Amino acid sequence: MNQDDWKARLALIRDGSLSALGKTDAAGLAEFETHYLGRKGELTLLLRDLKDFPVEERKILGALGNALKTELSAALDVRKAETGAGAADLKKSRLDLTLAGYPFPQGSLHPLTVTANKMCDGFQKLGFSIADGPLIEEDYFNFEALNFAPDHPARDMQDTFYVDLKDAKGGDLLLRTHTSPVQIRAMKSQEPPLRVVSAGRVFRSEAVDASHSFVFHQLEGFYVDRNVTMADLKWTLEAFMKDLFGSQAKVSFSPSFFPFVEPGAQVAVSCVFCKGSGACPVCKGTGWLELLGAGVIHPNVIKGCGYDPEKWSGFAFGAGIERFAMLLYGIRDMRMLYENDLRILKQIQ
Ligand code: FA5
Repeated sequence: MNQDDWKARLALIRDGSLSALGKTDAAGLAEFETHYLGRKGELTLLLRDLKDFPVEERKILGALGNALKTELSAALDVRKAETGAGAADLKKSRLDLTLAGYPFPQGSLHPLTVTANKMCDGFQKLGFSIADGPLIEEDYFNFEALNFAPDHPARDMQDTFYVDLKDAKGGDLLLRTHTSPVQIRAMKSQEPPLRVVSAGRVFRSEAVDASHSFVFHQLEGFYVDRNVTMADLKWTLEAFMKDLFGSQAKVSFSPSFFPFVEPGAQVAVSCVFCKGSGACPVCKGTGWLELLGAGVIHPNVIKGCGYDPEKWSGFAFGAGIERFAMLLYGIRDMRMLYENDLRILKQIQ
């Protein structure tokens, strides 16, 4: 076949196909498409013959052939629309675009994250900002700057995992045992007044039981300003507990020792389950649930951070987030929060 024969053949296909298309109904359009444009269709085969032509001719003829292909495809689409063949195709494929999508399993936040967020939200409403601190901490920030002398027995209160490395000054590095080091880091890097909360993971070498773990979470809060007293601490914690547990919640303080506060206190909230009415397995009938340690920041700590303790005072508290999650979701065993059994996690959203 020479160039002219090829062009004549193309013209024949064009005339034949376009006139046939006008007479083809919806049912015949698929066959029409196969006949001209399919893998072994007339136009496809004619285009395939181009391989025997010299390159220059192939370019010119190829452009003509492809133009017809485009023209024919467009005309076919128009004819499909005219005859309703598109809708027929849709029926054949049984694709119902109105159906809902396949179920897509949705993740959700872990109850401990939800609890930490709720607690942070509560303090943000009271004007606290959020800070963070490292999990691998220097002995200085975790103990020394918090008024724990190197060999003081108070260190035994927090059994510690040491890391086999030293900090830049040769001091010990350890997994932080509480969130209180964030107090020091914030005070050393900012000017008072300061109102900060910080939530995160802490580590202690402790046996695991229903209310203890060796990895758990704390929320630290502290406020440094002029003339801050225990009364400010009491008001703040009461406002926070009422916001979280409802207006009936009461807060009680009993004396306790932490080297970095003076005075120090254990803080309990009235049992949200039994409201103090008696035989309750959660508060063991006492009507109170211990949730956190707190106190007025020790002047040694204030001074060590470079503030004048004659001018500045503050309060601080550290709460176990697991204990709050247990109260909010009615969980009796802390281990349920770590096992990540979806059957349980789904119930405590
Ligand atoms: C502290 O960690 C102090 N840093 C708190 C503090 C901050 C006091 C600021 C004064 C001023 P304590 O060891 O009591 O204190 O821990 C605080 C809370 O963490 C406890 O009330 C409890 O809710 C939780 N907690 C303590 N140990 C564990 C544990 N092993 N597992 C789970 N939660 C724990």
